[in-house]
Amino acid sequence: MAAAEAPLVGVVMGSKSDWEYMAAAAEIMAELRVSHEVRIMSAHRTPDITLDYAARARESGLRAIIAGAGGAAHLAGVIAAKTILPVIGVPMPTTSLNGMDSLLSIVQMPKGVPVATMAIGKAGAANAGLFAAAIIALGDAALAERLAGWRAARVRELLEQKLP
Ligand code: RP5
Repeated sequence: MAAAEAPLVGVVMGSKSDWEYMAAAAEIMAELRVSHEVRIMSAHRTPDITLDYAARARESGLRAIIAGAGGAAHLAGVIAAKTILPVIGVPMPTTSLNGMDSLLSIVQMPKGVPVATMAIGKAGAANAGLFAAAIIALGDAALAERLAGWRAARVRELLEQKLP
């Protein structure tokens, strides 16, 4: 991904502490050369900044937003409330409830304001990156090729696995 390329995907998270997991989304998109930006913002701690980011997202050129948060995880839902861009939610693992709190907070959106909710933690973050890439690939044949190639490589990896 060229540094100067305008970001098509926003990767946002409620705290630096989420980066341990959310980096997986950015890594996948870097591998697939999907231009993206990474930001920390919180539905609760910086609500005005979050609402402003969501409201401007389309005009700023974003095509999808990935939002990771934990606990009372309202980041993805609040962003979805302010934009018609596809919003992909990633529940962060938490110490007290293992991320079940985050999952239920993100997945239980009311009818009319969808959030595509991924699995808890790193796997969900990686899948969010792939899902965003799939959305962008609908209008980008070269990216679609790269995505198909990425999946084919995973098939080869599995077939090469050997048991001890
Ligand atoms: C959420 O609270 C964040 O998304 C994070 O998962 C969790 C804990 O945040 P910190 O207390 O580590 O900043 O808003």
